[in-house]
This record gives sequence, C-alpha cells and structure tokens, in this order.
Amino acid sequence: MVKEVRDRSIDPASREMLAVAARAGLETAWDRFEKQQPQCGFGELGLCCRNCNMGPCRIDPFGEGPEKGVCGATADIIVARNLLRTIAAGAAAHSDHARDVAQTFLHVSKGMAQSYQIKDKAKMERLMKEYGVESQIALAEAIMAEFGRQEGPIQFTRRAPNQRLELWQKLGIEPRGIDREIVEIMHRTHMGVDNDYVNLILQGLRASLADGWGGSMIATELQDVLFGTPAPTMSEANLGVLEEESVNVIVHGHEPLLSEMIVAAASEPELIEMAKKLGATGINVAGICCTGNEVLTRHGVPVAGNFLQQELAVATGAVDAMIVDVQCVFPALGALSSCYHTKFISTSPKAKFPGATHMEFHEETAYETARSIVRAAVENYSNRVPSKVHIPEIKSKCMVGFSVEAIVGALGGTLDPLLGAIKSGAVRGIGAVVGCNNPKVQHDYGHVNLVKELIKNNVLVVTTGCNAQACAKAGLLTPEAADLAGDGLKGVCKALGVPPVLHMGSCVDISRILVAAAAIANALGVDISDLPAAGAAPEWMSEKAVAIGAYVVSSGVYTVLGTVPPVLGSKAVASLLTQGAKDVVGASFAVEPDPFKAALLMIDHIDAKRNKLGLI
Ligand code: XCC
Ligand code: SF4
Repeated sequence: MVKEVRDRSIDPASREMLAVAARAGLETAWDRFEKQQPQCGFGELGLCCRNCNMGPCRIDPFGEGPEKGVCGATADIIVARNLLRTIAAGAAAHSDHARDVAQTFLHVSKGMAQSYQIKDKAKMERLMKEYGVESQIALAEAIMAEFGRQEGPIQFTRRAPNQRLELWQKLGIEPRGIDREIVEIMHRTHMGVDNDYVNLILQGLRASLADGWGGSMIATELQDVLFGTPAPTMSEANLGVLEEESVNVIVHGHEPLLSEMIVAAASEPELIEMAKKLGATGINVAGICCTGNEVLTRHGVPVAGNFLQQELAVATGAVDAMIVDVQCVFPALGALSSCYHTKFISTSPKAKFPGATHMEFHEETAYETARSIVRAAVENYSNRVPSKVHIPEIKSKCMVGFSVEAIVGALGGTLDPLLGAIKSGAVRGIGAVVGCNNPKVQHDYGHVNLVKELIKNNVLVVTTGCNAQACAKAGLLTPEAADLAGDGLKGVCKALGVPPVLHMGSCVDISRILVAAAAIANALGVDISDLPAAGAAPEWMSEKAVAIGAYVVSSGVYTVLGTVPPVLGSKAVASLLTQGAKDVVGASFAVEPDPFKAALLMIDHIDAKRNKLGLI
C-alpha cells in the first residue's frame, strides 16, 4: 500500500515536493522502500552470513531450522561478525575522508596544493603543541602516520579523561592506527578466525574509537585549520532556499575539500557575470547532507535539505547542477536528473554513478576544476524548462556554527557558566542528537519531536548531520526557539542569545561533541560516563552511524537508537549491547522508535547521573 504523502514526511516542503513527484510519475526512496516490503527477515535480524562460499548460510530464528552455518558458526557469531563489518565500513568512510583532508594538509604544508591555505593558524599551532612537533610539515606527517600506526595509541585519544583511558587500556580497546583496526576487523571476521562474540565486539569498539578519536577527529581538526573554525552565523534551510531566478548549484556529499572550492568559485565576478548574461540574477549555492553542513557552518551557505530530500531537490526542476563527492549520494539521482535539465556531476575518483557526468577533482587543480564545474552549472541554466520548475516557498532561519571554540566563546571564554547552569539544574543535562533520515521513520518526525521534547525538559541539545538540518528546517536553531524550552534552559539561552539546540557541524564533527564531553568531564573531575548526558540517533541508516554509535557508547555515553540495528537474531549480542556494556564501558545502547519515549529514556538517564553526582 502506498503511504499518503503526509505519512512520509512531517516537513511541509518535502510533502509539497512528494506530491509534485507523484504527479510527475517519479519514483523516490519512499516508493522504492515500499517495493522492498516485506524486507528480508534474516537480514533484519543479522542472521545471514556470506563470509565464505560454503554459504550463504542463515540461522532460523524460530529454532526450527538450522542453528548453525556450515562451518558451525552460531547466531551469536554471525550477528557479531556482521555488526563488526558494519562498524569497519563506517569507520573506513569517516577515516578515508580524513585521510584525504590530511593529505591535502600535508601538500599545503609543502606548497603543493595552491588552491588551499591555512585559515586557522592558531588552531594549527595548538595541534603542533599537542603533537609535540615544531613545524607544519611535521604535524602533517605525524597526523598522516596515525592511519598506519602499528603500535601505540592515536594522539587525540589523550584528550579523553584519564579514567576513560585507563578503562580502554584495561579492556584492551585503546585504538592503535586507524587502518590497522579496520583491517583487523576484516581479518577477524573472515571465516574461521575470531568466533567469540565478546572478543569480536571488543574489537568493534576499538575500531570505532579509532574513528571517533582518530579519523573523525582528524577530519574535523584539519578542516578547521584549512577552512576556518566555525563561529555563529545566520542562514536558512529547506528547499525554499533554491531561487527561481538564480543558477542553483547543490553540493551534496561529505568532503569540504570540494564544496569549499565550489563556494569560492561561485562568488567569482566573471562567473556571476556569465550567469547574468544568461538571464539569471546570480549563482546560488545550497547544500545537502554533511558537505552542506560544512559550508553552512563555515560560510552560512543555505541548506536545501537533509538526506531524504536529495531527490526532492532535483524534482524542483530548478537545480542546474547537483555536485556530489562521496557518501550518502543515491545512485537513483542519475535516472532522476535525466527527467530534468539537472546536470548530475560526480567528482571523486572513488565514487562514480550511472547517469552522472564525471568531472574529476584533484587537490592540485582544485580551484580550476571547481570553476569548470560551476561554469557547467551556469551554462546549464539556459536548459531549464520553466514549466517544470516548482520550488516550495518554505524555508526557516537558523543560527549555526557552534564549534567547541564558539561555544566557549559564547560562554565568555570558559565552560564555567555552563557547568554552573548544569549544577544549578537550569540545564538539566546535555542531549546529543545526530544521524540520518530513514524511510522506515516518517521523515524528520523522530528528529524534531525528540529534540523538542528534550529542550522542553531543559536538556540542552547539541546536534550534527541530518538531525541538525531537520532542526534547522523546524526552526529549532534560532535564539527565539528558546521559547519552546523549559524555564531553566530558556533563561540560559536568552542570557547568551543562543538557540536551545546548538548545530555543531557535520557527522565527522561528532568528534567536537567528544571533545566537549571530555572537557566537561575533566572540569568536573569525572569520567564521561558520569556526566548527565545522553545521545540519540532517531532516524539513523548508514554504516557510519553504527561506527558513531559504537564510539559514543565506548566513550561512555548512553545512546538511544530510533531504528532497530540488525542484531536481534542473537539474544547474547543484543543483551551485551543494551545491558552488559554498562558494566564494561559504563554505557549502553537502547532502541526506542517512539521519539517521546526515547526522550524519557534520555531524561531518566540524565537524572540518574545527576543524582550520582549529588546534583538535584
Ligand atoms: Fe549521511 Fe552525513 Fe547520515 Fe546524513 S547523517 S544521512 S550518514 S549525511 Ni551523517
Ligand atoms: Fe556459512 Fe560459516 Fe561460511 Fe558464514 S563463514 S557462510 S556461516 S560456512
């Protein structure tokens, strides 16, 4: 049965475009999701294995069919191995992104990547101190070495509280080099290697820590060095940021190495002049997914939408170029773009798509390539079919750019006012709400309702990724949104002039949340797991989200998932993740699809931690 448009999304702009797409007979992720029903039960439970060619094997969850694979692997082993491979893929995605940024930073240090500069020198100098090196090149080399480090911990893990570090050491999960941990997952999940689900999961946690305190943190830090550390900025979000009279260029994907250059090229007078000659008023860049967050938080570039809106943006008929790099890009965009004049441009040698024009992007010639891409977009403006253009007149204002540095700045240079507010109870605790969209959940419903419920209960929310974009669209990222918060949080936000929901960046920037959590824990002299804080991913879908969930929990933060991970085929694994983990890493997962109930779980957890700290 085809769901009504209103059941698919709570976002009015998306509803409007879903109706437009339906009238035009276009297929979207929601339609394809329905065609997949019922989805494979073995897959949902994590019970199928194709790690060798004696298989594929699957375990009967009802205990009537096979209980073991051909090799003898049980449900526990298969579920754990599958989970580990998911973590490996997610950690690899973040970390390979980080590697590209680190490589660019290295080349900038050697004067080889002319399009890029150092934008935050002070931050670079802080990093040099942290690494104990004297030069920019030495810093770049030391960071590059983190990927292949065979022994010894990754430097940024030293930012964690001592109690946390000791715990990781005791458990044997202090991460070594990023590549090493990911390779070790692939080895240990190969047929006939690690067949102890607890031992397997510990390696999953170790690799995830190499992502959170390694790959993701490296990406964040070096992106700040190269492109500037975000500071509070106003912008707008939702499909209504597209402009009927302008050349609309969308950047979608994850790496600011590309989107930064596109933003710069789009402001070049010569290209703007060219657009004007073709009858446009100018060039309008807008973002989708995390590369959108990167240029939003650094330059105030508006956001066209989050993950599930990528097709809806094309369906406006007003996108002259959809420029993508890596991650979260639907291969469906090729066929869809061909129904419009939209030029779908892939840029990464790692990510090609059917139906895309490939304009490969290399750091040595970054700006020139960005220029030709923007030029192609401008030229394409004249191919627009006015009768096919439909832009919903819906957008919201948002205040973004809350890096840790910016938060400390807003607090007057120290965390003390925030600590004071937490101690007094004005701020009951901190909720980190992050993650994707997923057609299993009504679009943005989980995000917006969970966040609203938390702020109503005086929980200060920090957000990244597609949740941040959902919040932006729902108007929750404005100082005025403080009126939706409980009295305590409202007072704090009004005094500081900040929103009750702080946009901290893209998904790799969840590392900023780790840094903030570590700083707060250190200031209070406790472990991260003692903080009145909780995390949530109400609509998560990607493997990256699983890696994130794993490192957040391993760092000591209780985390509520809104969609069910494929682990229920093993009672042992499921209970280790939701119960046992508490005794191991001091935090665990919970699964709660209802955002109102999820908020209650988080608030109960926060209250319990407050009690333990002796705060009322
Ligand atoms: Fe992708 Fe980062 Fe998920 Fe959004 S939140 S759908 S991973 S863009 Ni990362
Ligand atoms: Fe089957 Fe074992 Fe091979 Fe997996 S590793 S496919 S369970 S025989």
